[in-house]
Amino acid sequence: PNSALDGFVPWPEEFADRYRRAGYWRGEVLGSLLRAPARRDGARTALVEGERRWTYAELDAAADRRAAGLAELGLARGDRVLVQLPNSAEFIVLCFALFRLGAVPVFALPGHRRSEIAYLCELSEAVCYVVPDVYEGFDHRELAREVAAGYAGLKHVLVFGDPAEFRALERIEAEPRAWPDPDPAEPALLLLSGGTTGLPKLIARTHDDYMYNIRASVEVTGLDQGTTYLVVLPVAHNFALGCPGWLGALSVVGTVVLAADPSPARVFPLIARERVDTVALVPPLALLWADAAGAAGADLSSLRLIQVGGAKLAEPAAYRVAGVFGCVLQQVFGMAEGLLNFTALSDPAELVAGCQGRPLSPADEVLVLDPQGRPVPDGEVGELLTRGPYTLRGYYRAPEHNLRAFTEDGFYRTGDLVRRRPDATLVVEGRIKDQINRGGEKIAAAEVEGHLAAHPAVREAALVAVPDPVLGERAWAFLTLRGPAPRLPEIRRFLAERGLAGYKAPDRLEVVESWPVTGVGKIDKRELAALALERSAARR
Ligand code: J2J
Repeated sequence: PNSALDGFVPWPEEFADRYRRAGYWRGEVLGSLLRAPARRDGARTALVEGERRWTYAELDAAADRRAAGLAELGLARGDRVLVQLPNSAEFIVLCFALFRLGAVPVFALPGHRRSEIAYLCELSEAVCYVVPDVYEGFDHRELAREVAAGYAGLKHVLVFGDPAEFRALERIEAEPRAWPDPDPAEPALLLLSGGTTGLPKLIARTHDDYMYNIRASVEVTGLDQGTTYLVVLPVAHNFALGCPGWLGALSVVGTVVLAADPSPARVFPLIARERVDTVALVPPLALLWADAAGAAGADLSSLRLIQVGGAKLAEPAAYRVAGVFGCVLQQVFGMAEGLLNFTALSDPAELVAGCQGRPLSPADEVLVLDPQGRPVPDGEVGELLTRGPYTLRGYYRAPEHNLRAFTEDGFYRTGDLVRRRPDATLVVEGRIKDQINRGGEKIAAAEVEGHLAAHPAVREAALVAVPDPVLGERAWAFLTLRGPAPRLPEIRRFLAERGLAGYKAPDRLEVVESWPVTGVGKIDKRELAALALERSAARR
């Protein structure tokens, strides 16, 4: 059955009841988040994009018109819509339109290509795909043609910009109507997981759980009407979306400023012009900004709170960022699957610099386990497992994988290695999941290895995380060969031709004669990482 509920793993009734009784789940839906602000504060500025500004009343009305237009096209409650747009007001209008219709956006990143997009369409049975015309030199209409040719379920392609043979997103409008609210316990959006397997996974977030995620995040960041929140990370990533993100800023009648380009040269003048006070960054970007802040002489005095997350912010880097900007630094250790950890605004500098925060909700249950599944004492490293009122109980339409990714009693195995301290703060110490975290961008090793192994000269491939001073980690591909050794540019071209997102391509190739193996005969990636360090040291 083609339904948003098919393949969604709900919380057990007992837990759902508990979360409702405790007031975490309030039956609120995402499409209503703008209603009260639009009624009470309609003239306030909701959005700024370049020279354009939207008041709350304008944004609310635009969302209603877009929802009506989408309904006229035939989109209905429960339909999945694959959304791949850059940071833009159109993205935000579309989100509210879909939420109001009860249609379910599936969020792709602008860098995704045929491999990811075709798979996400098929997995989610999307009926509609929304793209920019050309973004960063890439024609998404061409991608849409390829995807539509291979997937018959796609009824509509909507294009932001020049639509070619498709429909223009901006023209999808009709006289506003009212729709019954969707069921708050049902999926409101589908987020992409960082991934650890050969195929990307989707995370269904419900209205109830995501509204709580936003509300609790707003509280721990102290956002209010005075807030001007800058979006520089991808607008569809969980961090910038709802932690508290632009949804959180709008929920408290703040102002959201959208930046398409995170470079200091473009963003600093925008911060000064709009008096931005809050922003979410990944560590490499925070450090890039810190380096540029001294030199540029731009007025960054409006900044009140810088959130850093997505990858570990090393202790010296934390001190540097806090020192340069002279505002509050907040570490955020989050995941699209749910659990969020934040340091508090009132935490002393040493605490903020030395940990990744504490769980957001009193109802977050956290376990730190040894490889045998036994709890480790506080202060010792183990795998983090969690369940709670905004953490998924299963990936969407992935029953096999769920058997491994969750315990029988519903705890999500994060794959992250942490140390829990007596004060309940967590320190991220590494991971056991087979993933590369390249400056906050997640790369599933198995996915890339599968593509590499399809190259005619490659016998077997292993993608390994290698420490990097700027990005935290880079991806090295180790290969055994059955033909002449390929060079990196050729491999990158090969992966691009297979439709893989560019950010997943390895930074470096290394050929080995044979694999180091573990006791159980698997490729020993730790050994390969050590070899990588040796080889890079030798070249220096
Ligand atoms: C170390 N590792 C971290 C941190 C995430 C807020 C912030 C980040 C994300 C995110 C998010 C880390 N230190 N501070 O969704 O709402 C790694 C962990 C984690 C994985 C999740 C949010 N912050 N990580 O990064 O779904 O390995 O979400 O399990 O992209 O990033 O990745 P993702």
